[in-house]
Amino acid sequence: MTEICIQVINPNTSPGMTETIARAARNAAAAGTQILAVCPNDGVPSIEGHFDEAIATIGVLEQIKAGREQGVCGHIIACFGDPGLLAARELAQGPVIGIAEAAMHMATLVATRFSVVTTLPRTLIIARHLVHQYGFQNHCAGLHAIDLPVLSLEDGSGQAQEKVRARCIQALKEDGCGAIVLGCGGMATLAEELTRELRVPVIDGVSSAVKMVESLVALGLTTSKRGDLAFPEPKMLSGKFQAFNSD
Ligand code: 2AL
Repeated sequence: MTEICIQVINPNTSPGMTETIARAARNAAAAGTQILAVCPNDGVPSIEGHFDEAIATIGVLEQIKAGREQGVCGHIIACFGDPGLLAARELAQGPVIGIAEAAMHMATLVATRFSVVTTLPRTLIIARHLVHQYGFQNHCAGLHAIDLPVLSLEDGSGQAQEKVRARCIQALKEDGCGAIVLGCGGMATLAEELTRELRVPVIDGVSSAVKMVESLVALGLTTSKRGDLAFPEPKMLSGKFQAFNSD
C-alpha cells in the first residue's frame, strides 16, 4: 500500500489539544496513512474569537509552508473556525481541508439537517458565518454553545465533555435535526461514543477531514492552481514575514 502523509495542524499552541487531535486523526486514518500532527510555534493557546483567529492564521500558514517543503500529501486545519483556509490553499499544492467544512459536508451526507455544538457563545457567530460561507443555511438546524472555554476540554475534569453530551441531547430535542456536528477540535475524540449513545451521527471534523484528504489523494486530486487558489503573486515580504519569500 502506498504511504500517504497528512499534516494535521492544530492552529492553537496547546500541546494537550494537539495530542487529542492527533489521536482522533490516527484513529480515523487508513493503515497506509501517516499522521503528522503539528501546532504553530507562536500564537494563541486557544482560538475563541476573531482576534485569536487572525493571530492563529499566520501560524497555520507557516506550518502549511513547512508541510509542503516536507512533501506531505495534504493538510488539515483542525480548528472549527477553519482559520486561514483559503490562504492555506493558495500556499499548498496538496488538498487543504478545514474541520468545520469537513464535518458539515459529512453531516449533509447522512442527515437532512444538522446542529452544531461548540464552546463559547461568542464562537457561535464564527460558526454561523461558516455555515453561510459554505452554503449550508438550509441544512443547519441550530447552533449551540456549552458556555465553557476551549481549554476546559483539556482540564481533565470531564465537565466540558459532560456539557457537550447534554447540549447534543438538547439540540436533538429542540432542533429536530438528524445529526450533530462537534464544533471544536478538542471535541474530536468524543464523536464515536456519542454516536453510539445518542443513536444519531455525531460528527467530528478531524476524522472526517482525514477521510476526505485520503479520498482526494486516492483520486489524484490536488488544490486547483487556476484562479484565486493559484500560488500567491511573487513579491518581497518584509520584516517577520520574510520567511515566506523563499516560496
Ligand atoms: C476552536 C477549536 O476548534 N480550537 C480552538 O482553539 N478553538 N473553536 C471553537 N469553536 O471552539
